[in-house]
Amino acid sequence: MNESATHVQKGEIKYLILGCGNLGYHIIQELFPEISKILVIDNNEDRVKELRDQKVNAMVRELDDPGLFTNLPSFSIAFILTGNNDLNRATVSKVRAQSPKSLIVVRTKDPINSSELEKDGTADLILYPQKVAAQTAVHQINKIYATRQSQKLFDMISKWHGTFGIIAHNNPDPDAISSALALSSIAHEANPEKLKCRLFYSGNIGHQENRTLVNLLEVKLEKLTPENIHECDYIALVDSPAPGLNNPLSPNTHVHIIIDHHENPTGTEFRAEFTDIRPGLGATASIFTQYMKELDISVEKKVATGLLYGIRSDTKDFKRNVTPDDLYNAAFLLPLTDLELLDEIMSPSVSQETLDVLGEAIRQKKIRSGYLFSNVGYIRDRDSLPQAADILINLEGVNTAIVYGITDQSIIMSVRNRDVRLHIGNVFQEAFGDIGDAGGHPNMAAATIPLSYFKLVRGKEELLGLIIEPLLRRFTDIIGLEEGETDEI
Ligand SMILES: [Mn+2]
Repeated sequence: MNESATHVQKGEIKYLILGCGNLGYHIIQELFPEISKILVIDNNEDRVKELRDQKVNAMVRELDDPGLFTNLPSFSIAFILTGNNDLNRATVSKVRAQSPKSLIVVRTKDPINSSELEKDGTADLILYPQKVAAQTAVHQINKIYATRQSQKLFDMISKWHGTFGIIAHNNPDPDAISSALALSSIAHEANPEKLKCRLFYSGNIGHQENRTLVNLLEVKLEKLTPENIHECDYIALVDSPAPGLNNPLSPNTHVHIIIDHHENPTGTEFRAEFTDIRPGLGATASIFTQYMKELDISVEKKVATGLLYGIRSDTKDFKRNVTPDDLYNAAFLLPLTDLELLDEIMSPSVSQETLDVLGEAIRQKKIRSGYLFSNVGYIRDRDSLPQAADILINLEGVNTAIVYGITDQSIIMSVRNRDVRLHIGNVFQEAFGDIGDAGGHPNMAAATIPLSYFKLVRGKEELLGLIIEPLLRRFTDIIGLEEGETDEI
């Protein structure tokens, strides 16, 4: 075979394909728009002839020929694709020596050889076709499955008539609230005439951001009662994996829909008529975004804003448990959201009580060796305590800020810590775990100590004054803080 018969021009090509069986053939198909930038080398004369007939540049050479690279144009990407593991591995080294900067793709026929190639570290991409095929199949079929799910949900709801109760979990967070809103939006699209949606919650809509979310998005949330649940013909749970888990339903309630990203902690999956639980995802709002996208439902501005906020807050601003799907869904929502509204939700105006508590916390602060203690007295809104601690930890000379107060039911403490030697959650647990509910993380923790016998005492502030000293001593003893002077500030 005369090598000069090839019509490759001297100089440059992009792809060099070494060994061209079935796999090489498919790679050429993928690269077809760049066919003039491909050169194939194979030891089979018939195959080379066939390729040339199809206008592919090809030449006959043995890969173990010492003159393999003689008179070859330079290349950027080399595919080494023969069915011989040893030959491929040897060729990787030769290609690397010849062209140190090129990218090398090498085929392996089994996982053992694959890990050896990985150890060599010379190839840029190790191609194990069976594995790629398996990954693609799983990915594709899951995508089809997800599309079927959203269609199944839509079809089911479209056949209903009556009242549809959508229940968010206890003390609902933005993920639960926005998911409930999205489900009602899907239900309205599927069944605008015969189905009436009602959104329920129980517990408190705590934290100001959540209240702002509900107000700004004008979400009509009703408190769940045994009476109004009976007025519902259909029930859905969002962001909660089963009746009775993080919601006030009794465990044997007949539920029609469950959509969540939490695995049922009891290990048994509760089956509703429609169940879609995806523990891999960062937020239930992410599942609803996908539904609306797949169903091609136009997402209202308020719903999109809520869902984006739900994904953001459940993933702690895309930093916790976030998956590529969550990011993909967030990117889909972004152009549909009302950014001004989102901004307003994220920086809610501070309530009067929180301001009062903050003022009191600053006035009452006492600092000893970097520890700040502040007694804010009687409070109604317990959310204001952590907000005060968040602000006080920023004071100069403060490493740990403890803010405490009293409600009708309990003494509560909130702490923020910057001292890396101290795991404040463990310290709180040790100090107060036996008399109340206490614990947290290295940098933030809380304690709730029930008043039990003292609940009926009228002067709550005096009561706090009487019992706080021995309580705080439990804490100062553990951290080794001596009684003494307060620091000058
Ligand atoms: Mn959630």
